[in-house]
Amino acid sequence: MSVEQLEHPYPDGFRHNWTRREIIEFFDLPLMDLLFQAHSLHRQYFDPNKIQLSQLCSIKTGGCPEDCKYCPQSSRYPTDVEAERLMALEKVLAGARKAKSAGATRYCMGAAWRSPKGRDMAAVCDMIRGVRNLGLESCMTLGMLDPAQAAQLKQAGLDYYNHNVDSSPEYYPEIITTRSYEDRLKTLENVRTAGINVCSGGIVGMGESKADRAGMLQTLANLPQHPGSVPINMLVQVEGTPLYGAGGIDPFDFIRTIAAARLVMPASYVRLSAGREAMSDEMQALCFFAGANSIFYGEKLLTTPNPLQNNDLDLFARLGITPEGK
Ligand code: SAM
Ligand code: DTB
Ligand code: SF4
Repeated sequence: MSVEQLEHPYPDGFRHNWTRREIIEFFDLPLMDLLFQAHSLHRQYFDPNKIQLSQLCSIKTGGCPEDCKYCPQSSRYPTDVEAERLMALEKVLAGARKAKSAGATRYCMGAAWRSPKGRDMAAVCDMIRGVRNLGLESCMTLGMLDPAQAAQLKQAGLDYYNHNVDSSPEYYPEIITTRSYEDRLKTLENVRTAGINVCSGGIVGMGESKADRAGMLQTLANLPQHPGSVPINMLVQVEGTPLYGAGGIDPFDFIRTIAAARLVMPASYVRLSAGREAMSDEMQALCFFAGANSIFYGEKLLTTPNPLQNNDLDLFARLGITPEGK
């Protein structure tokens, strides 16, 4: 399929009726053809030499009641992660100040919750206000939200809410049983209705099939609005989790997933998310060429290591890439 054929007259100018077959056809293209199409479309919407930097902060670590098989923070699995209480506001803001001075433009606060409790809402709303006062965009990922909670976060000024679909509807129940795919979509709807930008993506390298990867992208692209940002995570295998030692993905299939995400969601930020510690500089450069234009920046994701900031800045300099906001 050519880039021209991709354009269809939908109200927002984008397609929301992708079939799984069409996405699999992208995956099956010769790699150079797929990269060429994805990169050509990328250039129509973005400066290919700019990357957005988001920094993560785990505001509530571990002790999570959910059973996500990839996650070191679930209380069900014997990992090294110790459960902690909700972080104090000042500590969160100290991290945000550091992130801003290192060049991040968004601060993403994550909590190992099934959903936030009423008693936590005031504290997280203070964090949102504090982060925005520093001149950073705010993002939160706190689990499932009901409409009232989404409205409260919006009221506090939240810019983005991250809630991943994680995989295809078919593969999802192999990975998580404590909440359904439908629950996930409902939270995304609540976030959207509240007027908060949606950040939603998933994980690859969990042993899923090509059809599952296509199904995940199909779900995301066929939402009523494309997510403003789409994190594509490569599974970080953590000892003690059920997925430790399982899965894995050919680096070229990972790059194909990024390229297909770009093709089906042309104007969304596609974030090269967890898993960069296991990627070579060359693989990351190909991901950027395929359409990734955001990363998680800073030496830690939520509980696992991420490349050092200086290494990322050095890689950008070698590639002639400038962080957004610089
Ligand atoms: N507890 C909340 C939830 O799950 O909705 C928010 C935090 S949770 C850690 C956010 C996302 O991180 C998950 O949906 C998953 O996509 C990603 N994630 C968690 N563990 C991961 C791992 N080991 N490798 C890659 N991505 C991971
Ligand atoms: C997302 O898609 N990836 C981030 C963020 N959203 C919250 C989390 C990655 C977590 C990797 C495993 C860890 O560090 O605990
Ligand atoms: Fe809990 Fe989120 Fe980890 Fe699932 S991904 S176990 S909900 S912290």
